[in-house]
Amino acid sequence: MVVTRGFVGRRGVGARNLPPGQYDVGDDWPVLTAEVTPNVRTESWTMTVDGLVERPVTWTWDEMLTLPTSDYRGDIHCVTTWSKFDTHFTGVSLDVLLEAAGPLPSAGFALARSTTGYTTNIPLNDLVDGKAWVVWLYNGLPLTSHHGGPVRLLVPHLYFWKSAKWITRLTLLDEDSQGFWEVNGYHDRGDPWLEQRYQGD
Ligand SMILES: Nc1nc2c(c(=O)[nH]1)N[C@H]1C(S)=C(S)[C@@H](COP(=O)(O)O)O[C@H]1N2
Ligand SMILES: [Mo]
Repeated sequence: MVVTRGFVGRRGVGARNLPPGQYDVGDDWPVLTAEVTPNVRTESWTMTVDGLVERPVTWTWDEMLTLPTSDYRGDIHCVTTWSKFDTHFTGVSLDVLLEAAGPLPSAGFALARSTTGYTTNIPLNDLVDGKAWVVWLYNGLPLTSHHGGPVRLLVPHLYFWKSAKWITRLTLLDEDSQGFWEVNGYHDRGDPWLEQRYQGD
């Protein structure tokens, strides 16, 4: 009998949680980047939450580092079908950033924007209650530029294209406004457990 990690993991027999149509990529961490990897300097990087908020807020790198940090330990799922188990990211919960800006009642959606111009849309409900972060450490070390360093968005319960690398802005909106991949046919929400890969899924 061949026993693979997939059947006897530390979660117990048969317990690896793989969304439908996904496979375990193992220790690899593929890089998926549509644009040229930018060299984002922490000295000039800022993070802004604006749009339908009581007060738009911008944090510099130094200001971001003074916020209370929290960790994500768990899995990530790319729509190209790889999933990576047991990742460990550190950053600040989006709850902290959103609380500072004060979303207006009319805000139901968000558009994340990278320094490169990459965008992705996410329902606001998917960014609150401890489900999303902006992160700068992976396994305790600075996030490399290829993986979105110095700072990327992390929304691990949705397909990983929602986790914009080199994030610099989150704009709250009253209507959903499609980002880069969504305009090109990918799903507006992207729940891997519901296999929401493409528009209409
Ligand atoms: N700015 C930016 N963010 C991005 C992407 C991108 O091309 N540009 N690709 C997305 C996709 S499709 C995935 S799967 C993940 C890949 O992150 P990684 O390269 O760190 O694995 O980043 C997402 N965020
Ligand atoms: Mo992806």
